[in-house]
Amino acid sequence: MKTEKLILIMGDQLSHGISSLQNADKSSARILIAEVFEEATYVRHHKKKIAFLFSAMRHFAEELEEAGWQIDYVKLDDDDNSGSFTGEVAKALERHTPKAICVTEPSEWRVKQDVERWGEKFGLDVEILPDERFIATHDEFEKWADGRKQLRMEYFYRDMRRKTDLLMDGDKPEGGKWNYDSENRKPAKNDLFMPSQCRFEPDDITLEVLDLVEKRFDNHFGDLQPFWFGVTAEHAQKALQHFLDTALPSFGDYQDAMLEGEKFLYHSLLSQYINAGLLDPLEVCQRVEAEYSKGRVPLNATEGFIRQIIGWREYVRGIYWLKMPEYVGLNFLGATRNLPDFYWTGETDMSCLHHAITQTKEEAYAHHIQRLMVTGNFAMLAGVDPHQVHEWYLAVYADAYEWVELPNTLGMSQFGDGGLLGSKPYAASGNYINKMSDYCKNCRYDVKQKTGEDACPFNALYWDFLVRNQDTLKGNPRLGQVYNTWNKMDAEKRDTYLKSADTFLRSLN
Ligand code: FAD
Ligand code: DLZ
Ligand code: SF4
Repeated sequence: MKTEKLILIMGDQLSHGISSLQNADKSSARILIAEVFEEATYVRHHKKKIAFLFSAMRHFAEELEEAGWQIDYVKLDDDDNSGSFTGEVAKALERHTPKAICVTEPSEWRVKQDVERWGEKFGLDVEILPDERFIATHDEFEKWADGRKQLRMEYFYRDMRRKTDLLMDGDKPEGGKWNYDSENRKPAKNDLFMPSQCRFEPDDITLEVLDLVEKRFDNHFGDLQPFWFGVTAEHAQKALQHFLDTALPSFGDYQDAMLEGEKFLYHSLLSQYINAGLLDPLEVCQRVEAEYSKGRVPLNATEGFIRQIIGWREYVRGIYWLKMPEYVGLNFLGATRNLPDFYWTGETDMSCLHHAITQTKEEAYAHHIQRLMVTGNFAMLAGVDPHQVHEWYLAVYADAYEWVELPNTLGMSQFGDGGLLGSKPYAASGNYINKMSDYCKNCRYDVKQKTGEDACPFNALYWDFLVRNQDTLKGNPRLGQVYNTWNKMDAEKRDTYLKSADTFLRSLN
């Protein structure tokens, strides 16, 4: 039968219920799924991330074919692979001569711009459908944001609770409070029971992809082996069940904790599956809520987890679409330093950074507090150009797509947007890292020393950052107390802090 509609499904749209498939007719639609060099290299993604997505795309294509869809799958190594979505759509149009193109809205602004040009370029109707896997529509977020002085996640999150009816008791929040974060900040000890991860053996499809990635992306960051990610919706369901069974009950308590020997603690490791479309975010939250209803999981863990997804995840997406394209160029603090080389190697004497970066290299994963308070905090204190920081995060994590990574990095972690996402910079001295982790005990630096060659660099950098940015930050009401402390400090002590920081920063160059 003649092809009526060409449907492009992108690497983070691997959901059987995706809007582009919903009203399509299996006998007359042709599905295009394409591995393209441009997507793998616009930042040089971690090898594991590329392998995960290519394998997941190939498995998804097989599933669609089994379900009766007509698939046109383009592999990266196909002879005439053009290397871009636009090039592959052009070729598919020649092969199938459809009357229209259909696509679910791309998650990244860059790609959406391209797709919006296709109508004119190809002289065809291009139907761009909303991505219904998110809870808030663009319109809803814009309406919520309209006229507000401050766009605080907490208030948006309450609306999402009402909309989804998650953890609601009529129109009141379950347990009487919207947020139980005050119960969620415990450090962890090594003698706690630690859950395992849900690991999967690579099948033939994955092995072929691993071979391809090894050959074609050898110069990208990260270890390809051992590769244990799930690559299908069935795998992702198993990973979810494993998380519910083993880690969720302690998720809240140890959400902010870091331990040298434990890369994952009680985190879910679900973000890469959710972001690629292998798991539905609302379903994940409903399953978590069901565990609470059964009495298996305390409220602080349940609420804390659900907030990350229907609160933070939805909120950062809203901010991204509200503020792009200007957002990516923001640099509120005017930071210009180059990203230190050790972000690519992990070779630094600072134990916290060494561990967070090494595990990123090994697993394409670090949990939120490692990203925010170790690698992010250090980059901000050292005055690294936020655009370089953004490109690093986008490249190195298996769950990274610009819509979610950029607001988290540039906004939350670097204060590059001047406080749209957080009311003050997430700046901290070594004391915070020492409280929340065991990294400091084996560090070449001494977290208790404030200045000098052996002092933890975070300590002097913290004050140096505040002084360097005093003109920009001194009006921030949440920093008033900190600046008072600085101003009351003995002049000689202040000088020693600044000199210590200067010596350290020079050594970075
Ligand atoms: P868990 O700790 O188990 O949390 C549960 C789920 O909540 C996650 O799977 C995720 O879907 C969601 N979630 C939690 N925090 C956030 C958040 N701040 N924003 C959005 N969703 C959240 N998350 C990404 O998915 N992609 C990114 O590229 C990304 N970049 C980040 C960059 C920086 C600088 C920071 C500070 C955070 C970033 N995050 C990003 C958020 C968070 O760190 C990850 O979602 C989380 O570490 C993923 O691991 P997990 O699945 O084990 O999460
Ligand atoms: C991240 C990524 C990579 C590495 N490769 C591909 C690819 O070859 N083909 C594809 O369809 N998607 C890939 N992706 C995910 C896309 O970058 C992501 O879907 C878009 O940025 C969404 O706008
Ligand atoms: Fe990090 Fe400082 Fe602790 Fe070393 S002493 S691990 S640099 S916080």
